[in-house]
Amino acid sequence: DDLVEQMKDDLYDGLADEVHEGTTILLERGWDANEVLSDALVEGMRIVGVDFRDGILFVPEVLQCAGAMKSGMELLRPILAASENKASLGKYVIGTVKGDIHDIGKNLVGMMLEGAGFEVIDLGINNPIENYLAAIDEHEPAILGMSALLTTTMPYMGVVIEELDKRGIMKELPVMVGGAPLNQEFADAIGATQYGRDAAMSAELARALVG
Ligand code: B1M
Repeated sequence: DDLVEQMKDDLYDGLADEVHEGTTILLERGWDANEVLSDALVEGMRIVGVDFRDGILFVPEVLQCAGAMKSGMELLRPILAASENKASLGKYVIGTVKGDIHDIGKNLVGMMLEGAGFEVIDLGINNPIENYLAAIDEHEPAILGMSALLTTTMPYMGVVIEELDKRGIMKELPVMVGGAPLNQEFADAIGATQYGRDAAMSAELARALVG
């Protein structure tokens, strides 16, 4: 589809209005929100990631790309977060760990969790252990989720889990971890309850954890 190719280019160029418009048009053409997300937005950002890694794109440009992606995601949010089941599955506290400011993946997981029936409490980015502890105290969530996009920040998830374990919280609170550099082995190694590979799968796994 020409429009999808155009949208990937627009996302690469950081053109928020154009990505917003492209998303609108695809939805009007009857595209499924998940398809718009994966074929245009996530695929566009994957290409950005490659050129970022290779030193062709730099932080200011990639920030623009992130802004463009978010302008498309805003249109998908009400669709993806619309819950079929009215009964809440409980609260899900989610946040990106300390030292890490990537939030697109976390936001996506949050939307899908809402769609699955959770009340999502989003702690945002760059969360030290104190933030997670305070949120657990205040909200008594059914699940805690942590996101990390950097190999340098993902070990911090282990630090949080260790502290939760020390306090006896791991016995009653399932902890889900996710983010591009993670894998099942890492999640197992740090003692996480669950590894979420992508947003859709994480929502399914979260349902299963409380079901
Ligand atoms: Co950053 N960055 N970045 N970056 N960035 C990566 C992650 C990188 C892989 C790029 C690269 O080199 N190819 C690389 C990390 C390398 C490494 O650690 N090995 C990198 C780097 C190096 C950096 C900086 C250090 C660059 C610098 O300053 N020199 C810097 C660090 C800043 C910091 O956090 N302290 C930095 C900065 C940035 C921007 C600010 C410019 C921007 C973020 C903007 C924002 O998020 N608001 C940015 C971006 C956009 C990226 C890439 C290009 C895209 C990330 C993204 O949004 N993907 C990324 C390259 C890449 O990943 N290919 C890159 C789309 C998103 C939908 O996918 O986040 O993977 P993802 O989420 C998925 C799954 O992982 C999973 O579900 C999601 C949906 O399916 N998931 C979970 C995520 N969290 C989950 C939690 C769960 C379950 C599943 O349970 C709780």
